[in-house]
Amino acid sequence: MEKENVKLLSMWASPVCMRVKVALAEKDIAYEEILEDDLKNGKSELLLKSNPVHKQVPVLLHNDKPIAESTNIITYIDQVWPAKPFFPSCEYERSRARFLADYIDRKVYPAGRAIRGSPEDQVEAAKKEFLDILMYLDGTLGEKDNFNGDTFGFVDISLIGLTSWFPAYEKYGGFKLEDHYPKLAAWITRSWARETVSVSLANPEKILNFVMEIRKIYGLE
Ligand SMILES: N[C@@H](CCC(=O)N[C@@H](CS)C(=O)NCC(=O)O)C(=O)O
Repeated sequence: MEKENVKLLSMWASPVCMRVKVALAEKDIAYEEILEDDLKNGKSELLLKSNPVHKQVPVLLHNDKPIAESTNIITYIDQVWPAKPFFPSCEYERSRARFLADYIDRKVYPAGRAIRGSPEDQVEAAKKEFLDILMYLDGTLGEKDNFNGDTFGFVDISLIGLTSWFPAYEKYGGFKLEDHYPKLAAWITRSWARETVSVSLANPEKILNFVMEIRKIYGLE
């Protein structure tokens, strides 16, 4: 059998990179993380060569073969290392998981970005939009421990990667998630207690400082 060689082209604050790191940790896969220094001011040759279409992180290099797009990478990881599956066995539930991960990508990520990047007079609308989007996820989680049910799966991994940024959204949106969605807030706390998550996600305080710097650049601070 070919010796496994796994590398992740990554950026420390990237929520989509963090979710891939959680997936790798959940499968107990050893990998080398190769960090991009500054995506705005220059990308490495390796990144440009590995993801010539989007030129974005994350990229997984598996035995030097590049795989791009975070949810695609997580699906690949699950198929190549099938122990502890990320997806439920029922086809319908699998399709629900893919739908929810897509919802998270299309909705949660941009809505959060709008809160921390909006001028003051637009923050209230951005906050409302973000909370409305999370309402659907809170309802979907319901009384379950994980989106996947008993195990921590594809949807859990897709969403938890974004949560290092949530305290920054709360600060700039002027709200507390647990006041609106205690079950979802409890899911975040529970998920962060997993070692696979805590070792993979950036410290929210560090993200907060990073957001402050970005806001200064855009004249929002
Ligand atoms: N849909 C992509 C999004 C990737 C993405 O937006 N990556 C950002 C970092 S969070 C990036 O590389 N930005 C640099 C750029 O777009 O030039 C995924 O899920 O992998």
